Amino acid sequence: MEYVVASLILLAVLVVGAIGLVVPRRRRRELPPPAGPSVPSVDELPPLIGEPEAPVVEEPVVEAPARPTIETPEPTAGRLVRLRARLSRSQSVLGRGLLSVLSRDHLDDDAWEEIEDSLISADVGVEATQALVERLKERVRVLGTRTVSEVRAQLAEELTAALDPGMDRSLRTTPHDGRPAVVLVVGVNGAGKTTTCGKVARVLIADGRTVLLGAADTFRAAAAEQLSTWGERVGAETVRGPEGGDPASVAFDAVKRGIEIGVDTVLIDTAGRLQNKVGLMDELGKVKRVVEKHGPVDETLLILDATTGQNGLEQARVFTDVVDVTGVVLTKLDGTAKGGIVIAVQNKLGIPVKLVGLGEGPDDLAPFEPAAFVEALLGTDA
Ligand SMILES: Nc1nc2c(ncn2[C@@H]2O[C@H](COP(=O)(O)OP(=O)(O)O)[C@@H](O)[C@H]2O)c(=O)[nH]1
Ligand SMILES: [Mg+2]
Repeated sequence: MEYVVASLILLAVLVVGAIGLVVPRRRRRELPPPAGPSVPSVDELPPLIGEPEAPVVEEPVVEAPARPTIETPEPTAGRLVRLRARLSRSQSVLGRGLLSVLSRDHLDDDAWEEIEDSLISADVGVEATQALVERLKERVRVLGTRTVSEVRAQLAEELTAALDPGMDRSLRTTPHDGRPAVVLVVGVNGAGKTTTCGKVARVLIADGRTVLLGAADTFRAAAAEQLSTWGERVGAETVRGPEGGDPASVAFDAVKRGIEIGVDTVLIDTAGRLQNKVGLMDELGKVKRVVEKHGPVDETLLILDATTGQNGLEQARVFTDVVDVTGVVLTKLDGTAKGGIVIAVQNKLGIPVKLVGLGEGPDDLAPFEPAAFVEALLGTDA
């Protein structure tokens, strides 16, 4: 009898133990995968110093809610430094090209002309280049600068000065007067508006803000879909309208909803068909006016594709004529050797470049910092 009781107790202990071992593993397997795999391009990024570690799965596991995994975007500090290698194409023109000329024993007229050519072919713009080279020549003459590193430092200073480092590049995204800040995103088709809306939403959320997206590009259903996908990844709501619906009413509804749910910032994506300039401008003007029934638009970001160079500048004017652009976002700087366009844009438009797009990845958008940007353009190996 005692033997039977003992074996039963032993059996019970074994069964409970076995369940204890198996159940948590099963549960763990039911967890949604961590954020990583849905962002393949992040894997291609160079290793990051201080990159957040993969999320740690905590136990015990509560019943997993049936909603998509919310990602934690990367903090914005130091992004330009992390992404500096993406400027390698521009770097080879401006950095290596210029520095090899500057390292000559004697900077004669031919050398200065080569320097001008490099800057112009990097899209710095003729006027800005001439002014910059004149100043540099003068400094080299007056100061008798001769070592490469000295000339390089002076070139960096002049390039930075040409970017007007005193300009206010902060985004006006803080709520005020009991309303969310409203950011309007404009630009031609394919410039990167929707992508930038998504990236900016991530930047704000990384900084602890709440965001609502407005899909006022009602021209294609895919555009609203693309925007809400960006939103879902970071848990931001997207207000959409019917395909072919009135963009202004979607924008109006987005701000209304943003006020209702009390978000910090409403980001409004717009359409950018340029086939019909008058139509586009009428539409944009209307979006702006209708949104302003709730209160002023705080920030109007013009998205410019850096690879379109001087053409992009011409297009930019069309927008600056209609809406009061408060900041420029230069996208696709990773795909061009003409990083000098940043200087031309600021010089010609007189509007600060506030952000730069350096890739298609979700966190490949950096706050624009003139000195750090120039350092990245010139490369570190002087
Ligand atoms: N390489 C690169 N591609 C970008 C960047 N920004 C946007 N793109 C790509 O440009 C294309 C058009 O972007 P989209 O946001 O749809 O442009 P939209 O028509 O202005 O809304 C997409 O394939 C984006 O992934 C960038 O900074 N670098
Ligand atoms: Mg779009």
